[in-house]
Amino acid sequence: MLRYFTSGESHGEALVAFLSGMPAGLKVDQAFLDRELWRRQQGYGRGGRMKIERDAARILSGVRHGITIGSPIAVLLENKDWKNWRESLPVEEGDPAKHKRVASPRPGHADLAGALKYNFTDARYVLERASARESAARVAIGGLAKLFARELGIEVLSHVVAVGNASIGQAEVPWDRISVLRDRDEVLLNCADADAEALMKEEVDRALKTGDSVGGVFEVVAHNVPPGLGTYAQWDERLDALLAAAVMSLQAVKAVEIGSGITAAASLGSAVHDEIGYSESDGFAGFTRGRNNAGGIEGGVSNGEDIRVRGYLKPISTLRRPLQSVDFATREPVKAAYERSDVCVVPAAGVAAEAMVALTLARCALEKFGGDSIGETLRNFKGYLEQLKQY
Ligand code: EPS
Repeated sequence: MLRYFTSGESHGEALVAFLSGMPAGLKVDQAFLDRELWRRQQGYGRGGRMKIERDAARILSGVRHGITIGSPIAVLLENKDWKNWRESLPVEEGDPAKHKRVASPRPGHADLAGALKYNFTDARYVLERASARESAARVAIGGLAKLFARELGIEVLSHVVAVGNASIGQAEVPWDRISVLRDRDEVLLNCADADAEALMKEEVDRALKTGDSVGGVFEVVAHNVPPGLGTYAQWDERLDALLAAAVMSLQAVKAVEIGSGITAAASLGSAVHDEIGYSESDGFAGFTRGRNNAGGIEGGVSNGEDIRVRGYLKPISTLRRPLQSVDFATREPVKAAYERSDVCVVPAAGVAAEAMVALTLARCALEKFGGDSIGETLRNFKGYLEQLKQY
């Protein structure tokens, strides 16, 4: 079973990610992993931190001579900002006078709930772990999951659907317009529509000017996924449920949609469900669809169409013009704490969500096809593809 964990504080020495259960023999492309990390750092509206960090995945274990060896993989991402925090956030006791308290919780952040839960007198330790910086570690191991998925012909990418009130609308963006975004060396808002992207930039500018923040919607698309991943047989094995949890687990995501799930709720069945046709040479087994409102999943099982998952992001909760809060120590009304932050992270969250979708698909594929080596997995996979062709 593919399992993974991350560790690390936002301003600690490093982030660490662990990935266990990857078959042996997968070629590891270091430049690809680092490019994925770079992609997560991009986007209009990021804060000053992105000028400090240049994320790189340092693999500590589980990969030798450029291939996975079936052993647990540990990846380390250095925090360059650590040198500025050594004294205020040391591992050892250090000098309490140098600690940086977060005296008043930010509404919308984990600050208050976390401080109550762990019995902290301020929110420093809470935000250090709740920060979206952690998602960099997921992108590193998500990159490995993407390399595995590629062996099966599956590609996972994202694009931005909305920032604030600026949106590309409901129409499905075809794969070839999403895949070209990956190679851009300058990322504005990672939107496939230039006009919509210009309006999105205006939304960010407005928030920047007023000391506010802005949320939005990204869509992750998994292309060329075979039918049969996930199952309706048990609630916790349904692919849509697994993807929803994976994407919802990302910082600031407050809702997840599969396909056109949200508009479907207000539509008639005839306008929603994707009619089935047949054309021998098409798809995995010849069955075709004229549209993909189901987002590639029916009954918790992939159906061979592109998988489409949207994440809805609340606006970042750290505001330069802070909302009302209460001082942890005095309980007096004060403004919420402000720390250097981003104003808009929708494109970056999309990249982190790609990692979560890739990890989820890799786990489901390994459950279905098994294999301790890539060769074994691919043999089983090809046998299944043949079965679909013969269906
Ligand atoms: C970061 C996301 C944001 C940034 C963080 C880096 O974290 P949060 O979710 O806490 O707002 O603010 O950088 C900092 C904490 C900082 O010092 O600027 C990321 O995605 O890497």
